[in-house]
Amino acid sequence: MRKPAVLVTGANGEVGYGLIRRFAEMPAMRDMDVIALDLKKLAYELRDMCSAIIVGDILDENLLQRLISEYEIHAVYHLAALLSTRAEFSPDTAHRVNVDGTLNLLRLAHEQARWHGNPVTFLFPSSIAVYGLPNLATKAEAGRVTETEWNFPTTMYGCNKSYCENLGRYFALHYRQLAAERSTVGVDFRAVRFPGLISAATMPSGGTSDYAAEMIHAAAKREPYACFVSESAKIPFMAMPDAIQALLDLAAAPVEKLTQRVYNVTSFSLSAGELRDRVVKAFPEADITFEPDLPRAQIVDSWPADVDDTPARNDWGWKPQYDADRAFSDYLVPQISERYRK
Ligand code: AKB
Repeated sequence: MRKPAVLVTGANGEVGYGLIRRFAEMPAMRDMDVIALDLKKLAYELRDMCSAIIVGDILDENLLQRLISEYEIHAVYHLAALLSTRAEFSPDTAHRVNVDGTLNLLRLAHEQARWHGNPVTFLFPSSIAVYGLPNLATKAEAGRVTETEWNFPTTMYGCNKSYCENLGRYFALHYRQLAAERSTVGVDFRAVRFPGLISAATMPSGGTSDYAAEMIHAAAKREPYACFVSESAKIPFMAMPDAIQALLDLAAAPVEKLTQRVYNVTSFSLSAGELRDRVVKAFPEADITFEPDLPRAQIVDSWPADVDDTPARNDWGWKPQYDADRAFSDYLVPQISERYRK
């Protein structure tokens, strides 16, 4: 009998790093194999936490076929993606990875469900990048946007995430709707729209919300930091432990409780200037300046200042543990200081 397995793509990314460490602490995961898939070799400290480590490409259909034959996958955490800034430099590659890659994984999940006869839970990290506010006045007026407002992404990454949200909903509710014999089990697609994520354990790469983490890590390393957005640029953020918990809580929610398949989640909203103030309070010698990179700053300005996550709170009890104060005092500052003290 094959052991049930969880597949994590983009396992070497920031969310993957936090998720695999979290799985290792969960008693419920002891009966599951964790399969880590990434283009790069998995970080050393994660290797003992996985049953299988695959260095490969989600666009490699032979590799995915091999996964289908070798493992009994009951859940997929599809974290692999090119983030917003990197995607702007190679939009075609981003489309292939973010869209064709996701389609490949949805197909794999559907195939697996048909093999073992159980729905495959498919967790997808979408993003506030699906939103597009036309200007700062509208952004200020819009306030906390709901999932159905301002879905006009201005980046390739945002377009990819928006399309894949619909693709996932399609696989969950309508896939093969014209087939004579329609399978009763398939992909149980669930997505969260993450704000900017800030981790103490890893550094971001390729995103446009990265300035927050970069600012804190630079201060702890006693390095000067020139922020590429303006002081007034404001978006929502979340500490990494809350992001991991959001994925796990949504995965565990009874399907009948879900009134939608895509959910806003957030913890706190801060302007870059407010971020700077908190960093300087923790690291008084911090040297932080603002040198906006206009095209990147415009991307951040097109994202909402805050999002309404009421449906997530109502449907599956979403509740962040780290507001801005706790995120800094109990998580970011102590752990990042320790990381660079060594
Ligand atoms: C990015 O900046 O691209 C991501 C995101 C907000 O989805 N961190």
